[in-house]
Amino acid sequence: MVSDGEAGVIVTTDNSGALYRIAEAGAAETLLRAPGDMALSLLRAPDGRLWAGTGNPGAVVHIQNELAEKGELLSDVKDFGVESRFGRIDWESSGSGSLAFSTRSGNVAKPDETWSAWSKSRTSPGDVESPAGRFLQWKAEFKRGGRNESPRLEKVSVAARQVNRAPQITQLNLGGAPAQPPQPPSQPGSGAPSGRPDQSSGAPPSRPSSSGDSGDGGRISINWQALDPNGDSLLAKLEFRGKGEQGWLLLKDEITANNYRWETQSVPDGEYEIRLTVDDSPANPPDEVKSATLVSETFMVDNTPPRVVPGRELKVERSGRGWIAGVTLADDAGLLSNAEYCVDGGDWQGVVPEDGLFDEREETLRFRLNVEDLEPGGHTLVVRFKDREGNIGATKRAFRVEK
Ligand SMILES: [Ca+2]
Ligand SMILES: [Ca+2]
Ligand SMILES: [Ca+2]
Repeated sequence: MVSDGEAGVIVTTDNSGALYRIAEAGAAETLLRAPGDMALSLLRAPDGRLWAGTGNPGAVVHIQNELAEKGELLSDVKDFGVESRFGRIDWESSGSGSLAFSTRSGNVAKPDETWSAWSKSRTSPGDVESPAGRFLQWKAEFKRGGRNESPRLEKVSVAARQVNRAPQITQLNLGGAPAQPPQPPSQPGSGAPSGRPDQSSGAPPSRPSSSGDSGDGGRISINWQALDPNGDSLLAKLEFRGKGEQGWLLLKDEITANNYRWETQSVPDGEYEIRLTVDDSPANPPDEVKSATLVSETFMVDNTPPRVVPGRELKVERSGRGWIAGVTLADDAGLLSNAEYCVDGGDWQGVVPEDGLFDEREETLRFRLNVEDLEPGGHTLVVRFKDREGNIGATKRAFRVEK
């Protein structure tokens, strides 16, 4: 410990290599820090100069009461949120002397071996030479000017622009139309077979899952979710193709919403796929636009009603005291879903196929007419039927009851 005149006393601690000035008010100020050295003793020479004896390594050093020739200031690590390209580094300073800046960048918060090396330093503002990264750190080297004058750094700024990253499609759903066809009406206590066969059992390809658009046949609503890491606005494009075809046909482009209703009457019945492309063109220059693409599952477009199979038209035959009817139906694209009949404009009554399930493109119906004794004379049986897309077909047969 030595006196520093009116400024207080200068002390050293045993192993930090630091010199502190303690003013009379009791506040300590670090004068010098020399890592690795241990200042063991201090001496104020008669000429006023300050000397220190150090250990590890042992030396006698002269401590000048002036500013160091140069010094360094290391910034905090600056987080730009996402990977960014750096532009200009700029600073404002006062005082005399010079300042030089270098930078380094990386993608983890704490500088490590994955970070770039320090760039070569620059003495005037200009472009940062470190590679793109999420994090940046700068280092300023101060060189003193006059004997006791140092530059003072007032402000530093670094320009950065996010690196454009591709959007991501997180969901693509095809909402079908119509919803599950309504159950055929059946009279309580009627002799017609009851119970609803399981229509969901495996019947690829899937039709679009229903979304409450009942009665809205001929349309498919397409919904999607996409996001962009930069928060860019997105544009979507939809294309379609028949299953097994090569080229894609444009359905609609420059869609800003995230849904679209496709009027499928414009295409033949069959199996299709949809391809969704989203890009961030609204927010980026043309050569930096990024996009993402997703192809839907195969789905069925069916806008044609089932039909009666030629040669197996509706027939009505006497059977004991009653009547038996039969017909074979087919759908060219999808599956049949239900059938019902009525006699002479009476109530509609549900029918299931002979094999018990509507699960094929062709089904044979054979059913006993649930009618009380029919009056002698002419009568009409009507059978109507639906496919799974809700397209309705019908057929009829006139028959006579003899006296
Ligand atoms: Ca983007
Ligand atoms: Ca059909
Ligand atoms: Ca069947």
